[in-house]
Amino acid sequence: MHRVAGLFIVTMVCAVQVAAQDTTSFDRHEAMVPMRDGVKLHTSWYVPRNITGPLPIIFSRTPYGIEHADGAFRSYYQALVKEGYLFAFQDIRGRFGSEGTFVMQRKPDHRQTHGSDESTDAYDTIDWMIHNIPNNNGRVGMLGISYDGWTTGEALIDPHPALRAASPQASPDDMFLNDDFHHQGAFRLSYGFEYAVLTEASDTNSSFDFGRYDTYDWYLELGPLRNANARYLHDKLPSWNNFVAHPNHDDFWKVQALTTYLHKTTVPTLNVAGWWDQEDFVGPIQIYEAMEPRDSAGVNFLVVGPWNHGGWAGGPGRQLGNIDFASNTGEYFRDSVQAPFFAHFLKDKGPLNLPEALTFESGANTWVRNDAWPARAHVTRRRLYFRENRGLSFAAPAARAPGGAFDRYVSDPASPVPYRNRPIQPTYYAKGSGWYTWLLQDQRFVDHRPDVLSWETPPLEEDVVIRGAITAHLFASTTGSDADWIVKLIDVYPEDYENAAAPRVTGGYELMVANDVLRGRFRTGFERPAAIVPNRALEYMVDLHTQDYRFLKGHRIMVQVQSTWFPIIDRNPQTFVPNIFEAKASDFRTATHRIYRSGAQASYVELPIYQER
Ligand code: PG9
Repeated sequence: MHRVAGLFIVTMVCAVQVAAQDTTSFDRHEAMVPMRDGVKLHTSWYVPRNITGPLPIIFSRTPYGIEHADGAFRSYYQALVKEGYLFAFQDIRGRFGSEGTFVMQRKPDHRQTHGSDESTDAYDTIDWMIHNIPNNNGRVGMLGISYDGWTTGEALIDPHPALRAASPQASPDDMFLNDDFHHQGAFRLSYGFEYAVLTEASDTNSSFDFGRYDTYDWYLELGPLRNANARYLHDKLPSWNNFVAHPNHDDFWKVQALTTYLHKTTVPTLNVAGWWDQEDFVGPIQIYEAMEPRDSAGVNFLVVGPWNHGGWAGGPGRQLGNIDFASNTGEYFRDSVQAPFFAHFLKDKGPLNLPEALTFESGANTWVRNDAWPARAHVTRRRLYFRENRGLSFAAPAARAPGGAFDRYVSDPASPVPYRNRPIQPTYYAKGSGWYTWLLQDQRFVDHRPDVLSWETPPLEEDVVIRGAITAHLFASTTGSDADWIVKLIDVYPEDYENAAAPRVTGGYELMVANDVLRGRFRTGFERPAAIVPNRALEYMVDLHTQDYRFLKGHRIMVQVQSTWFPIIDRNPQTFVPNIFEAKASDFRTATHRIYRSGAQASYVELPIYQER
């Protein structure tokens, strides 16, 4: 295993350009700040030389090391630097310069244990800072992306009174249901494996040495998951051992989820997500939705833009992967959303021109100001049915055909569908990785495979706009006793499409707009897996989450279904075993899957159709 330097910066500005260095210069200070249990946390703060007078503190807590934290000033914090703040950064427990033990997503149980957790560590540090950092105005704002977004969210549980504004950005929520480690019960193999090594192989950052560029073969040769500990990890990584020990949605996962504890906020909160976030898309939406019902003060906001994981932190944000969004969405966020949000709540500048939920409507490529999310105004839920001849239609199919109409494919765990175009470099490969933009890849790279089925509409006669929650309802059977169901909602560009700003988007491009996987064993609940009765058509609800997207006139809407997505999702043996982490090679078997499309077994995707009347 190698040590990796500067993942914090990689994570924060992933694969985006960095703007010119701001000319403001700072004096840097550092201290070991004592927590209530005596553990001391490595903390640095930066004082701008050109600004005098009491200033608020912008604070971030990270597991990735604060050594290069000032990299944030180049782009992510540039507008904040111009506004004028003190900036503080901290290594969380057990990481880099801080004392104590690192626990992946330590549960916030201080109310029960009266001990320390990430929530009390934020509290104790804020208390220390306002009393010990000269020239602060007694107000603190917190922000961060991903793990640092999660630590920001943790600070909102029993917050320090000086915490006056927070922006948890791309924070995971429940890691069994969504986000980094599982999706709807399916294990995120390559991410889980590589991230456990990254954070737990040492107290700094490490990377696994695959000894090859394309990890697809490596993961396939790994065979059953039990070989990971037997051959490589030797029971040494707590997170991997927890994956193995908690294959269902038990309390281990539930108590880690931020929304188990966080139901309301008194602190103004700007939740931020990216529509094409390859790591933590669902978390920020759920955190927003969990706090919203009790937000009588109207201080809980949501912003979702056309970004990958943290893509708003650097660069213009006009393009992502091959797609052009026609304006500099990242700059807009940093200058016109994030900076005014903090200035309003930390410096009383205003008024704040922020709607309840600001969403970028890709396709139309405009920002939409919503008064609720999911959007309610002018939205009706409509079913888009799987039809004969691989068609898709808002018209329901006829009554049940004899034997049930269906399409069928064979899923072979020995030859899984790659989730992105090979070569599949290691996730955070320092020399560049397709990881950051795989969700925007042209899905034609798999649609010729016999184990990937597609259904599509004719060219649209008018724009179709979706704004809100999307769910797929598959009526499906398998010859096996377990199966994964992957559903992808796709915008198919017209054959004559041309755009000088996006030269790699050719006619017929298949852009994923929403997608996810459901592990079939969890069809009736994530706490208790159950074997699937072979050859019986059953309903599977695959949550495709939420979107604001305009399918333009002349485009087609496509849905693809497949049962492997490798190696981001581990292979389902397709034979029910109590714990897939303990499956044997002989449990992995080919199965034939059928997707039904008639009568009471008509599969469909339910869409939130927005129509201005
Ligand atoms: N997606 C990363 C992560 C967050 C929280 C827990 C585990 C992983 C990250 O980018 O920080």
